[in-house]
Amino acid sequence: MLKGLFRKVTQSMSGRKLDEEMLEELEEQLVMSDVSIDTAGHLISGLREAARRGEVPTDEDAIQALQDGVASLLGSGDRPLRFAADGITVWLFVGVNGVGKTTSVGKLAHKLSQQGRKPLLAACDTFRAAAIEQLQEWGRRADAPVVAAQSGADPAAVAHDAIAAARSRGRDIVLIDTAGRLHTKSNLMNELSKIARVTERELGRAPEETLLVLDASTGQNGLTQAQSFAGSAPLTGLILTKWDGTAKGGIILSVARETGVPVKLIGVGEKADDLIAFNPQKFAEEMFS
Ligand SMILES: Nc1nc2c(ncn2[C@@H]2O[C@H](COP(=O)(O)OP(=O)(O)OP(=O)(O)O)[C@@H](O)[C@H]2O)c(=O)[nH]1
Ligand SMILES: [Mg+2]
Repeated sequence: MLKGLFRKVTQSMSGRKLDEEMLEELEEQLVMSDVSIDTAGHLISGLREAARRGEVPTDEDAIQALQDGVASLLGSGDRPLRFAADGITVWLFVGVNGVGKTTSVGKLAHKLSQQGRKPLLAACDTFRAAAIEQLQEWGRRADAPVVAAQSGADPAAVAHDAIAAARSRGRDIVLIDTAGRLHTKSNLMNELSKIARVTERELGRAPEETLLVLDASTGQNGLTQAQSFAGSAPLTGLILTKWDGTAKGGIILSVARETGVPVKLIGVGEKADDLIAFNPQKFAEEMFS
């Protein structure tokens, strides 16, 4: 999983001098792990500079310097999801189809219920009838009511009804599941900003979290997705799913560096407990372990 993403990198550095040949080899290995060319270049020039300054006399120093470079790309500190100071909290989940939005909503609903909060789920994916059932199944397991409309209904209207239902039923957090595609030609991004505007109108503020869900195994595609979604609504965090199914995952460095949006959660399986908080330091260490 996360462990040993760059093990090959450390293996090939071990016992060798950090010369230009080694640097080029390293850059290539980073790119093969799905780190973007830009970000790999950034890491390698940092290393080249350190070598020039004589800061990495041994192979161990070089590995440590690369690990530090990775850690600084990922940022620092805990990234707890935000709650409204008072009133109803709204978390909006966006992303292309199949990345794991509905599953992540379900996992978080489960966690919130365990913590004694009162989640309510909004089925704003009205594209597929099965999407509503899938969310209802998670809702049953997490003991969270689900507000849904018929397939094809206006997602913004469902968001509106969900907030109203949370008010009348005393629920304190609304998790909004959205579609990865739409029935109509109307733009997905417009639809998402419409949902966000419903929150503003109803509660007087933007959603506390707008989380972009990305499949960690999709490589550079993830970066393109992040860039286009960032244009629709201000993203507050990223959820990278399917870590359990990828041997690469270097995309996490590129999205962190090139979007500036913090990675907050990582999906490591299909079960309710398989969503974990992202800790940048620990992650950087594990990548090289
Ligand atoms: N192995 C693994 N599978 C996951 C993870 N997250 C989601 N999945 C699976 O990925 C598939 C798609 O997940 P969904 O939650 O339906 O994805 P979605 O983004 O809601 O998809 P659409 O509603 O079609 O846009 C399902 O089979 C999930 O069980 C994860 O972290 N690990
Ligand atoms: Mg879905």
